[in-house]
Amino acid sequence: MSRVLAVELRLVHLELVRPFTTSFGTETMKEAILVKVETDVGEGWGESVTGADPAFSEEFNDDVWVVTREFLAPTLFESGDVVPEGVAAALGGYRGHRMAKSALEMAILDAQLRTEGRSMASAFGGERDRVPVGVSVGITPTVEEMVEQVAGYLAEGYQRIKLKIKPGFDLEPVGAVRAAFPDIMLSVDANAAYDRDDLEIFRSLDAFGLLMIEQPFHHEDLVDHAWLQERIETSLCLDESIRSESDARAALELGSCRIVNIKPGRVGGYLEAKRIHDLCLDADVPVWCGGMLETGLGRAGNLALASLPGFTLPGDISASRRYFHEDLTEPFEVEADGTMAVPQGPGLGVYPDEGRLEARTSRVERIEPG
Ligand code: OSB
Ligand code: MG
Repeated sequence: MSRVLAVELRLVHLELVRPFTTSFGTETMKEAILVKVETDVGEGWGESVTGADPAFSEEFNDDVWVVTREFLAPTLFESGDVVPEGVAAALGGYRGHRMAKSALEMAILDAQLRTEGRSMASAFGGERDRVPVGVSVGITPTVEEMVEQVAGYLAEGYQRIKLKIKPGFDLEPVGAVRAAFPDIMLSVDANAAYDRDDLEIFRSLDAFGLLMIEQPFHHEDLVDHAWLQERIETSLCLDESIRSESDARAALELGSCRIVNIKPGRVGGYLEAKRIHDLCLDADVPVWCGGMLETGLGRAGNLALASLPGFTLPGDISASRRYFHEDLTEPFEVEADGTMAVPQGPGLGVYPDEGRLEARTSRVERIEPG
């Protein structure tokens, strides 16, 4: 239980080691908002998974900044004593803005667990100290470059490769990677770039023995995903479509997917993420932890979540150097066996390095009561 005394917002920029291209655009820079809460029991850190523009989600960084300053933080100041489990309800009067709410809840959870000396993994009920990890490979200018990148990541030990696809860049690169690596765990992610007219492409993908096809259609089209799942062999996995436990329940009942990608930011926080995990575990539906090119702070929380027993598939949780020249925290590494260690220290178990944090910060605002 703690009182929130101040909220500090911070805009940071980290250059990506290589451009990351998806069906919705190319990013060369990670621009993130970090949230530090100061409470009467200590401070905690959160990270918003929004980007600079509303492409992956309606939310984006400037909007997280405003909604936090104008509505979310003032509401928490007025809430008196809060527990992490009460944050979502306290902010429930504001519609949507799940990524902004998630960052705040994460920071309050971190503050609370640091004072209790408990790790996030143990608080969530995690059962493993290492988790299997994979890598998400962006769309490349040529098919050869994609095959080369995949070879490099496999050499580093990653257990699963996910290829980004888009119309015009699908069967050929997937076929080339499958031909070069016949036995690897391989999946694709379309980021909502297709529709029902593309059925033949998905029927053809069946030939490649993919682990899953992630988010082929628009995020609002649960019924269309169920339609597609009935017509192909490969399991569908939903990402953008699942914004809450309720969405997950609808998707499972409709048969819109057989696998769920859980991203805490997308669903409003780690606690809702755990509820989706519990639902899927009950229903025997495998889940895995997605990624949003997070800094080490978000990665630490994602590793804790991924230590839960239902996370049976490798997550999009890659080594710091797959993303950045220099992370904000101590670098995360992937072991040769394709696993990553789950942080065991109190709270997130990691801190941003002061010097690197200052060097990467372009804007700070401290929000206080009154
Ligand atoms: O769709 O999973 C996605 C990154 C940004 C936005 C959306 C997605 C991704 C990734 C990267 O695939 C996963 C990672 O953080 O390694
Ligand atoms: Mg995705």
